[in-house]
Amino acid sequence: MLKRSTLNFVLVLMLAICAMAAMGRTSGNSNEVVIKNFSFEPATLTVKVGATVTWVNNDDEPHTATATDKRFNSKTLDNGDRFSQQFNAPGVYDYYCALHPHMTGKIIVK
Ligand SMILES: [Cu+2]
Repeated sequence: MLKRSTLNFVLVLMLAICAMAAMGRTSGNSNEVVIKNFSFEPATLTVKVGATVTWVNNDDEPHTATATDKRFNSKTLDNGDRFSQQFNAPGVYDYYCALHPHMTGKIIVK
């Protein structure tokens, strides 16, 4: 038989591990651009050199993340599809949706 105090300790430990896991997930997703309602959110995202940015399409319509100078191109993203691109050089990367060119966004790499 386990003592009640031992059980309480295990319970607190498990809660602490869950909380840390949840925080880790949040910080790990900071370089994410969500596509919804025909816009990129955030429209301007600033990341560090070497960071990987992930776009995820939450619209029912297909979209793309296409660099204005064609340095990257996601191809068509359907609902739930993701696209990741690593940025290894500082600069400003303008992009748009090839299917809806009025949709624009910007990645700033510092
Ligand atoms: Cu689009």
